[in-house]
Amino acid sequence: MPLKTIDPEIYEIMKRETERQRNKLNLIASENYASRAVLQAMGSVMTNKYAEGYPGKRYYGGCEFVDEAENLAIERAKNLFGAEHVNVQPHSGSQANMAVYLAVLKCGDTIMSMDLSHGGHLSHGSPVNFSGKLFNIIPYGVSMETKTIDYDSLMELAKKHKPRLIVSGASAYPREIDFSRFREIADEVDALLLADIAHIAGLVVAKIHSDPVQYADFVTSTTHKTLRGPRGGMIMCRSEYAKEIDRTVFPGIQGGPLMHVIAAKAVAFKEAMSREFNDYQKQIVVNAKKMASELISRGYEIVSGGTDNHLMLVDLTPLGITGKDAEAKLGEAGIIVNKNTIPFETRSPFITSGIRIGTPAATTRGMKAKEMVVIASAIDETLRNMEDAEKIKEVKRTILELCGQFSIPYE
Ligand code: DSN
Repeated sequence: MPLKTIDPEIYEIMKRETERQRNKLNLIASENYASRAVLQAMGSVMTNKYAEGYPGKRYYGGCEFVDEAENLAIERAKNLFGAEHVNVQPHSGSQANMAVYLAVLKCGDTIMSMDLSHGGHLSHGSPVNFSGKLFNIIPYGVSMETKTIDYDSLMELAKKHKPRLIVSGASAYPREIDFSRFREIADEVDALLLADIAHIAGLVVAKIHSDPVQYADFVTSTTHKTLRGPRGGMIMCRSEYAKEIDRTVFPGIQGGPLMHVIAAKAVAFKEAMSREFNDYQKQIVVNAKKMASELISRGYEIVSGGTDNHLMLVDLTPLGITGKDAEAKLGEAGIIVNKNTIPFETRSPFITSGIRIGTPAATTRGMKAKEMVVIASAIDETLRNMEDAEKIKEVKRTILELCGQFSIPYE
């Protein structure tokens, strides 16, 4: 019996969510539209199979086909990123990071990582996260003047605190990360280097962002952001760490892998090998740069003065509005963004002084620089007329019309 018959409530909710994804403009930097093929693999019989262990070494019978799927995912990922070893089992980016920490660190060891409010991630050592509770975190941030990473200060900080592991990578940093410089710093203090490329994985594949794999001991990622696969995580590492990483993922922190998600990761890696995918990544960056320059020309303060990647942070302080209010009002107009702290934030993470804007999802729909002009203008109209209900309705109509011209992969 189909879902519609078995569970009309969930069916209706999913239908409305599909409509939302179709009729609203998604500018959340960490989201995307997975392809129909990826969704098919995820919503498949592969979910029925237990496969604790690794291909050829499972704790269950009947794993011959899921073994093939996992091997394919691993081989494709190795080719795509040029990695010596890949583990495709982490359920998420946080679990990928957790596995790396627990594989090579003891509780209480020192990790140096980017502060959450400067663009880092919860799992890089936030005090409310396992990472901040289990390890001694030395946060680094961006420079007050340029709002970019100051590698000289980072070197000084590393020399002073002698971390066992340095984390490079962020979830709200609009500039290219210099992984070779991170390697130099790690070498200087004899630290291990982890590159968390969750946000930029697609750009790395397309060689628009410099390659972390040749510099970092460990590279973690999610598979659903710019990479445009299923929601999940992965770890790449040098062969010397392969056994320890695998052991830490299973049985260390996870049980049965999600074989339907691993099959979908394999599909996404195949899609990412195509020329279209490379062109798509280029367009993401073209679109982000255009959006940033359009907002700047309308008087907006963009953190660090622009972007090199798929996202930007808008500092709303000069407008006198909060990120929370901006997110809500833009949402009313059909433009979905998230409030975000900005470097040297003065407000709480629930309020914030900024919003984060990303182009991966809109670019998947086929939007180009021309549409970025329309969107920047719609954002501007909204943020400058927060109390004008008529204006907001007008913007909403513009966005609905724009979305009507660009399909999503499930129509
Ligand atoms: N929460 C994700 C983001 O939005 O950047 C990172 O995991």
